[in-house]
Amino acid sequence: MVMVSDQKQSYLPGLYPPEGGTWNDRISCIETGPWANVTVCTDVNFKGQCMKIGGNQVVDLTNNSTYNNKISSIWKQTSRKR
Ligand SMILES: [Ca+2]
Repeated sequence: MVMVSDQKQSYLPGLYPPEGGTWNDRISCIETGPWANVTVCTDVNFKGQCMKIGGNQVVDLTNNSTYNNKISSIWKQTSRKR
């Protein structure tokens, strides 16, 4: 699991999971907290195909040929103050 704090992760090739490798093109499922809006893109620097995900969602990308194992950048924004 990759935890994204309030920031842009424009370059997943530089973000390393504990088991090795990088997160680039390895994300198949996205869970968002209640206040989070997340934009994911298939290329680094928020290029390629992009998708917005609202708060409190679990999105399974396993059967999504556009995004499954293709995400290379993530932008999380908080929608409201707690
Ligand atoms: Ca990619």
